Parts: sequence; C-alpha cells; structure tokens
Amino acid sequence: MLDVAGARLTTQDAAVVVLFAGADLPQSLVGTAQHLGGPSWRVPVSADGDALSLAHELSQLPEIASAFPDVVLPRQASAVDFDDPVYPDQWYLETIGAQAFFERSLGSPEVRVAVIDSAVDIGHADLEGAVMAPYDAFDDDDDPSPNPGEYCQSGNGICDDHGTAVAGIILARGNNATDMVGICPECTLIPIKMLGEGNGTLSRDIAAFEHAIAQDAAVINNSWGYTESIPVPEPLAMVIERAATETRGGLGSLVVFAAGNDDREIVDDELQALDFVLCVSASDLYGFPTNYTNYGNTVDLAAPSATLTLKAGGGTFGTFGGTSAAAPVVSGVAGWILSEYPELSAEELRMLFIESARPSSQVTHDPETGHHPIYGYGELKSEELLAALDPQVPQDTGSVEGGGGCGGCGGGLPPSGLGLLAMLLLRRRRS
Ligand SMILES: [Ca+2]
Ligand SMILES: [Ca+2]
Repeated sequence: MLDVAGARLTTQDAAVVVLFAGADLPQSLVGTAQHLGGPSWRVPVSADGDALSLAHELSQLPEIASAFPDVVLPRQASAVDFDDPVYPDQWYLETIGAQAFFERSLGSPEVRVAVIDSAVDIGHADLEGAVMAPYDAFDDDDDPSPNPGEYCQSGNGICDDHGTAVAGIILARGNNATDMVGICPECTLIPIKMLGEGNGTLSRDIAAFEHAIAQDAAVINNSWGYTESIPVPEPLAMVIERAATETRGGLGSLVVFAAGNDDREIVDDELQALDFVLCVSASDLYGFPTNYTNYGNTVDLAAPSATLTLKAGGGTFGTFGGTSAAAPVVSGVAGWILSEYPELSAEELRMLFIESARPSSQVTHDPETGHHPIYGYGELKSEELLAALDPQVPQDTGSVEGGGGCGGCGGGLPPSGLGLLAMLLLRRRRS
C-alpha cells in the first residue's frame, strides 16, 4: 500500500506514462516498456525499485507528460449495466442524469425513506428486502398493502396502486433481474398508508408523520395534498416541523411535497408552502411544463413526471404521472445524497436542491430571484447537484505538466458536509 494522491492504494510493480504529443519513447525505456496504445506506455519497476519512485523519476523526463504508479483501483462492474428488464425504458433516469449517481453507488440501506401515500404493495417482488416498519394509518394496522378492489384511481392491477408506484420510483431494487430500478435502489422504505377509500382525517395525517418520526426517516415523500386550497391545520404544521428537525439526531428529515395537479396557484398558507417543505412541480419527457402542475412562489424545483414504475400486484406500468410522479424523483435523489453524505441536515439538503437546480431553457426565470412559478429555481440535474456536493473534485486529466507525477490524479475523498455547508454559505440563494 502506498499513499498516492491522498488515498491508500495498492500498486503494481510498474508505472504508467503518457508522452507529450509528438514525443518518442525515451531510449532508456525501449525494450522494457509495454505499449498501451497512443502515447500511453506501461513501464515495469526494476529489481530494487518501487512504483512511486519510478513514476517520480519518469515524470522528470522531457518526453513524458504524465507518470503515475500502476495502482489497483477499487472498482466494480459499472452499476449502470442493470439487468432489470424495463430499466432501458425509464427515460426519466436519463433526464436527471441518474447514471452519474449509479456509477458511484446505489445508495445505502441506512437511509430510510418514508412514503406517506395510499397503500404500498410490500410484497412486490421489486421491493423485496426494502421494507421496514410498515404502517397503515388509514386502517390503523401494520399492513399498508392494498385491499384489493378498494380505492381504484386508475384501474391498474388490483387498484390502490398509487403508493406502490411512488415507492418504485424512489427505491425499486436494482440488478435483481426484476422489473425496474429505483433512483436509490438500496435505500430502505418505510411505507405508510394514509390515503384510502373515502376522505382522510387530520388525525390520520398526523399519525402518518408521527410514524415517520418514530422510525427516524431521513426523507418523507408526500405525493398528495388537499384537493382544495386550505390553510394547513396547525397540529399538522407542527408535526411536519418536528419531522424536519428532530429525526437523525437533530439533522432532520427532508419533507418533499408534490405541487399538485390542479393547474392552480399554490398560496402561502398551504402545505406545500411550509418553511421546511421542498415543493416539486412536474415537467414532461421533453422538459416542457406539464399542463396540470400547480404553480406559484412556493414551487422550489421541477422534476420529470416518472411515468414508468411499479404496479400494485406485480410488474410495472407506464401511465403513472402527475406531480405525484415527480416528487419521488426528488425523494430518491435525496435518499441517494444522504447515503453518500449522511451528515447533511435536512435544511442543507433542501437548500442544495434549490441552489443546484438548473434554470429551464423553456421559460424565462425572474432575473432578480432566479425563480419561475412553474419550474421554481429550475430542473433537477445530477451534474449540477454533484458539482455542488464535490466542488473540488479533480477535473479530467486534461492539462498535463511535466513536473509532478500525480497532477490531477483521482482518488480524492469526498468532502464532508461541513465543506458543503461552507460552500452553501458562500453561494446563498441566487439573487
Ligand atoms: Ca391495512
Ligand atoms: Ca429491479
């Protein structure tokens, strides 16, 4: 093991060199160096040498643009190559650039994502092993599964399919040769049924959030709202604030709400406008605004309406939609981020989504605030999110200098949440 570029890496007995454009292989290496193609060569270590010293020596030669020990890189087969059959059709993963997340990890089971919704088919094959502490606040039991035939919204499968569809977008298992891939395929699901046949009650809404708090949820997805514009009842606002500030030892839970599908303006006293809530509107396959999404000052960002997801009773379907399908895209990404950066507070994470949203090219955002009533501060994109999380990640080894052996080499460790916080404090909200 050697300390190479700040990381402990195992080296092979060789160095890799890249020649300057037009340079020939130094005479001293002819016969021993192995050609890797183009200007790249592998140079074996001599009997009493080591790879790091060799790389340093070689970097001094005028022909050599870059030299580096031939290290063993911790790597696995690309996680992007999923064996899940409908993965290639999940267009929204491409829209947000989810491959950049998958290349790094598939998330962590330590991160618990609560889905407060209608029933969730916890026996679905693509949720196997994902579920903890299921709860039914509607029937007050511990089984949030659909009651077949009840709460038929879309007529898919065994009915009551909404919660299953939401959960699938967030964390359907990956590489299990089954159905699809969620955005955080290794996050843990806390399914909470709160919607069902007939009207809901305030007490059920509160019981749902209390369960998410008691189970220490890191993210709480809410693809629901009231059908009319009504002020948030104070006890519900209070329990949501507690969720956002008390879980995870005080770091809090990111509370994500769908903007709603009524093509109306959300006013300041509604659920989606609460201080701690991240409010998500929906864009379509082409990045255009959907014609149903609610809008207003409270919209924080837009995400694609993820139409293809799990169907209650088994398999997938392709006609899910609305802001109900956009909020879980954000919640899945939130779960992935907290898997990688568990020390982020819910408020830091909420600001990260707002700060790193990419302004839509379809509309003109307010030049003063950066806001747009439909897109909020912009669209969810992995490129901007990862750049905000890892501001000092080395760029591709585009520039080459003869001097140092390790200039621009990878292997740096991700920054801590404190680094991110400092960055957020510097950037603040667009103004
Ligand atoms: Ca039940
Ligand atoms: Ca799967």
